Amino acid sequence: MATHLPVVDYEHIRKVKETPLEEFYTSGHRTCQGCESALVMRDFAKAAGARTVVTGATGCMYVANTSYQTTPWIIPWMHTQLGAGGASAIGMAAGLRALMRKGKIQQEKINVINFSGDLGGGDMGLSGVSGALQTDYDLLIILYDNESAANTDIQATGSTTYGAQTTFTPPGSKHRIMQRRWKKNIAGMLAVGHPTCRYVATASATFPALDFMNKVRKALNIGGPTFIHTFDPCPKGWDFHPRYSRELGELGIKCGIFPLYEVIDGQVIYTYDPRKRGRIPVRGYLEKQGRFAHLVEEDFNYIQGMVDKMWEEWEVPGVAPFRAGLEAS
Ligand SMILES: Cc1ncc(C[n+]2csc(CCOP(=O)(O)OP(=O)(O)O)c2C)c(N)n1
Ligand code: SF4
Ligand SMILES: [Mg+2]
Repeated sequence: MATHLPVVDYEHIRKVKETPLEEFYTSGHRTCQGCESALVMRDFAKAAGARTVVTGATGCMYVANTSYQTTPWIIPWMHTQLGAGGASAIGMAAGLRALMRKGKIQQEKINVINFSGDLGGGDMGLSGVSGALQTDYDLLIILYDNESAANTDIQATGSTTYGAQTTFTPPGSKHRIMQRRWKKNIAGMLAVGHPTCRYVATASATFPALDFMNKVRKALNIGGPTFIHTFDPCPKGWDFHPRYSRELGELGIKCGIFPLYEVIDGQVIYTYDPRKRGRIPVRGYLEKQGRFAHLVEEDFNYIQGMVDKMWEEWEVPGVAPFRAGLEAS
């Protein structure tokens, strides 16, 4: 039934020197200084190369990248509605397949990539992303997660870390913690529930170096519908100096609050395993961000406890939160 086109073999990038020099997301954007989501754009475009078409859902990565008569995109790019990332990727892949079948364009592998934010892809558009992962089209969905609706001035989403201050969740004298939800486990949920999807990964644009670009290439090589969830420190929303973006991504991964893994054909591979390398306390990561300035000892302990539980008690740490082996009573 599947009619995948011949795979383009993207090589694994072993050293920074091997990174392609060509840029497909370049100057002409207005993202904040230190914006990791912008690096996600730059990296995936670089890794995917020229034969790529992109759809982008509303959010910072749409608005800041398409100021009137300017754009950083060198490859064809199309805006789509906030919750329509998955549907737009299906439509684009189906359109290309039909044009090739009718002989209107030549048969070749053209990468179809959608990017959606955590609100657009992880909350509002989750059904469309799920639908896309059940098709037989070659498409990659990248969910760039800055843990807020950043474009509309930092509202909490389902991906915002517990305890964070946002414009929806300001700490007050009555309630210190207004963001009381634990972060939604989007990549795990999609990996567990979509057998058609052979590749799901989590990533950071900058840590470990080259990891994200190689994951993009792996997704495109494996083909079919694929998904990558990135962890993007946002100086404006997380309230830190832009010079610390890369460091915060690294700290978030090393303390284990954002697990880094790939699920390939049902096999889980930890691309950075904090259990083997010595998981550092979450406090050092949280204290560097103004959005957590109101937290007190018991809050740090609570968050640490939840992260410990994820790594020590989940059936598949960081991926699937179930515990097996209990008898029905
Ligand atoms: C249907 C709809 N509702 C609300 C909006 C207003 N809006 C535009 S961008 C945005 C935030 C998107 O958040 P996210 O997907 O996380 O992307 P980010 O801005 O953080 O990059 C909102 C609420 C919209 N454009 N469309
Ligand atoms: S608000 Fe955050 S995500 Fe948006 S452009 Fe600025 S740093 Fe990037
Ligand atoms: Mg967001």
